[in-house]
Amino acid sequence: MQKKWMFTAILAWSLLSGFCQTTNRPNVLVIYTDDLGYGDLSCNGATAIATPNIDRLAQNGVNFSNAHATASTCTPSRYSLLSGRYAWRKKGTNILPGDANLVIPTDITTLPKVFQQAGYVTGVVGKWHLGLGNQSPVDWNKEVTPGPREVGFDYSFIFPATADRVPTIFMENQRAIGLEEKDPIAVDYHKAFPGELTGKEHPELLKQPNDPRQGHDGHIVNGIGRIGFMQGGKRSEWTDEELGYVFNNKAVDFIDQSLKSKKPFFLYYAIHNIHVPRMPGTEFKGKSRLGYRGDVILEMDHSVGVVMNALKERGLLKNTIVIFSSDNGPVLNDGYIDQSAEAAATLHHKAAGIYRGGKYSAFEAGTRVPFIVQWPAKVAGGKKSAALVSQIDLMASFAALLNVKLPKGEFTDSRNYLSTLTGQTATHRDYIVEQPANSALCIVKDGWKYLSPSKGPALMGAVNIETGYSPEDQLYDLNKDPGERTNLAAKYPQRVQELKALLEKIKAE
Ligand code: NG6
Ligand code: CA
Repeated sequence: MQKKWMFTAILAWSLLSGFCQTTNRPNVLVIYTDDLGYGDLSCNGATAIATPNIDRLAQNGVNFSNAHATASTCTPSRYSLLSGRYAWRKKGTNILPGDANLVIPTDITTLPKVFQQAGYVTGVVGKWHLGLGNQSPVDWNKEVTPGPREVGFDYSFIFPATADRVPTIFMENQRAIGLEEKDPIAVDYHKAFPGELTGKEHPELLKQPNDPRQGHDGHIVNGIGRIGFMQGGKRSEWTDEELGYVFNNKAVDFIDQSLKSKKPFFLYYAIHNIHVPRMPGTEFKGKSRLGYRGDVILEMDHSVGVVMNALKERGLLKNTIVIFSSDNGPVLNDGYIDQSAEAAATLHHKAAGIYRGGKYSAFEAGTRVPFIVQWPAKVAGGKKSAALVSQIDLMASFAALLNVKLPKGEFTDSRNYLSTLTGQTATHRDYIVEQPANSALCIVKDGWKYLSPSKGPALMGAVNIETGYSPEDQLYDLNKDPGERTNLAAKYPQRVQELKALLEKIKAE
């Protein structure tokens, strides 16, 4: 009799928990900005600019101060976020030209595929920069595949690479928008098309001058020179000022479509701001005190507000997990002359906060990025966490949350840190590996950071960023010296050896 009672109880419990899982699964929104520094947000100490919408996320969630992208440039960071693997394990995953083929293998588990397996509808809106198709040259005049769909996104509305690279078009579900048959698109990264006007030859046509040391003097669209050359597709090309509006609308449309499908959603909103060319929407021009870089920070914060309001209006705020972060650290002069460096200097704005270096760099500012998690249904607001966390762990953490088993025998670097990411515990990652632009890897463990020796300039002249590259071993005590000023490698050779050995072991995994 007792046995029967127990059986009934277990049955009821499992039915109930199964029910809860299918009805209460949270929506998940990952907002991933481009080149935003740790210190660019007022919730992280910025005083020359206010980011009220992002600050609200921090007030209602957990704000992390030691969270990392895996790399200090875009493509490898995005590769890791979506695949749960370090990009340096795979060749060809550094900053990609706009005509590159897809770099994420289509036969591996990915973050969006984890959500698909759990019954979610998945979407990506914004910047892609992970390559498209598997044939070179890419034919932009038909559906380009494989792409986001094969990586696990049911819906995609993207631009292919970066705003400073051709092709300067939107693609919806892997097809160019607004394309006309009589004006096909062709892209070339080596030579200009006959008759095409380039920034190099026609600087008088540019409304935003490029820095002659940094190229960006190829194809001209909307008065801005780009990297690479393009022909055709005249009616497909975007206007930079509209990028923010278009992507916001598409992000909100996706949320509405998912509501119709009655499935929970996973939306990867890869905001194009604040990458160059910084060309804010008209209403944001001149709105900040920090020049166009400040204006696009305001526009990016506004985008966060738009999607958060959309969640609120639809009653979705409570049970949506929102993660806000950036793909790499800040850069002031990344190819165009827009007075961002001068404006920041005048107002003492420190885009990287207290950290040294920036985008491209092996120093902390390269990968230590803003990272905020909000989930009102489960996570109390106003928390701060100093735990060492990495974007690479989203895949395993969400798999754990959703009871999705990652296939046995499939290697990933992703680990389940759900309780840390939701602010329940301070359990930190055992170590992280950081990848600077020259791929001389760094490792951080227990507050100590080791930087592998490498060739290359200590200062990247044109962008004016300290790289951290040095022919010597470097070791920093990040707890006492977060600004990486005192190299302790000579003082603690044993620790250097240990970290070196650990790095080698991880590389060989
Ligand atoms: C660099 C570009 C820079 C930017 C970056 C990619 C030059 C001289 N500089 O190579 O302007 O496009 O690549 O940025 O070409 S990222 O955020 O997508 O990694
Ligand atoms: Ca970037």
